[in-house]
Amino acid sequence: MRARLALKYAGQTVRLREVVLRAKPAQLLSISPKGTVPVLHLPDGTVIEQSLDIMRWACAQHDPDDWLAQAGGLVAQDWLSLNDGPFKVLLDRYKYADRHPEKSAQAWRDDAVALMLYPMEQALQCHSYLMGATLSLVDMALMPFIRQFVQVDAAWFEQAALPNLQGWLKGLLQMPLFESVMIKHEPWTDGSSEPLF
Ligand SMILES: N[C@@H](CCC(=O)N[C@@H](CS)C(=O)NCC(=O)O)C(=O)O
Repeated sequence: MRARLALKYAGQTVRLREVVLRAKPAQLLSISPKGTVPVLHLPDGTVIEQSLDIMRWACAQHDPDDWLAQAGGLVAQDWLSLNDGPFKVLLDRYKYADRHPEKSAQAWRDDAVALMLYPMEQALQCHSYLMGATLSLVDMALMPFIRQFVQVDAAWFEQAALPNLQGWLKGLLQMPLFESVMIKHEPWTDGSSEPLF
């Protein structure tokens, strides 16, 4: 989702091949053997295999609202590393708590709040976005994961003492950009059409 958000924001049209993860096409594995999505294959043959790198590439092509301006420093890197590392682990445990019975879902959630949601709440008390007064790549890179986290138990999130985080998420989800990337696409099979995205 975050790669799609950045590509759309940057006005970069791509041919989309929607992949079903339990039936990965050979063409995907031939350009990117690690077998995760998203993967961006450029006309010059370059393969970009990490969603964050796709975001950075897209913004480097066109960045009308300066998403990259505050996304290169140490604080930005800390947020991105925290999200893509330990927070993603806790998100997975909270989402699939039955597969991780060493703690209850609530305990996994508490760990994630302490690690990520509460520090975000504190940062958002000082400014509207994670890196300051304006939206940056960091907000957009983290938002899909916070959204997933909230979807596990939306009623809990609604009543949690995280007012600034609630406002931040709501604002981002209401952006037309977000709505425009949520359209579902048919899985790609060899020979099927590739919608322009
Ligand atoms: N660090 C990678 C992680 C990508 C990732 O884990 N993608 C998931 C889907 S959201 C995936 O492709 N999983 C492979 C699988 O389930 O087989 C990135 O951000 O691009």
